[in-house]
Amino acid sequence: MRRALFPGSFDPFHNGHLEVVERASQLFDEVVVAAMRNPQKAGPLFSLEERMELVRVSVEGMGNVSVVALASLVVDLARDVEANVIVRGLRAVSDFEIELQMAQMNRELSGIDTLFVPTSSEYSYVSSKLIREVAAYGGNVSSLVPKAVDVALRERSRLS
Ligand code: COD
Repeated sequence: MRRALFPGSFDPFHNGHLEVVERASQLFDEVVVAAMRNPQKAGPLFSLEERMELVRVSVEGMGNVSVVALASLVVDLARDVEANVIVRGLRAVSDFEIELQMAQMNRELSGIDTLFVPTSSEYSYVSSKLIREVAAYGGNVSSLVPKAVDVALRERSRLS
């Protein structure tokens, strides 16, 4: 059984993330998507539970994908869910530097390797940060995020 763990902040989950999940679900028997806390990113827009729920609704229908939320070390979660591999997406060289460091640290801590899924060019400019910014000013991001995320972003910007 090959089980992959795809951890991220997913604040919010967008179509670039979704494509990584779809491709990982074809490569592995099971994929666990984990909404996690990134200590480098303060003050998330959505709580951990909200992010998990938005990921869960977005991947509904993918039979071999499950979703969890946890504030822990990735390697501890990988051990708990018995993942053989950590999956991460890559957009550009700028991603690679930090992703390589994280992959090496995670391998040192646990022996688990990281598989990088390169983004499709249509999503290479998409980031949660820009989506939050555009949505906060009422911009239309509906082509870049799953429906449930679009609704949640509109609601959040209406309330703020
Ligand atoms: N197309 C494809 N992939 C993309 C795109 C896109 N358009 N946008 C982002 N991605 C990729 C990212 O490169 C990343 O691989 C993944 O999707 C998730 O991205 P984010 O931004 O939602 O998540 P991050 O990078 O903030 O997640 C960081 C973690 C939460 C994984 C990290 O902080 C962490 O490991 N936290 C737990 C504590 C821990 O274990 N720390 C030690 C790390 S060595």
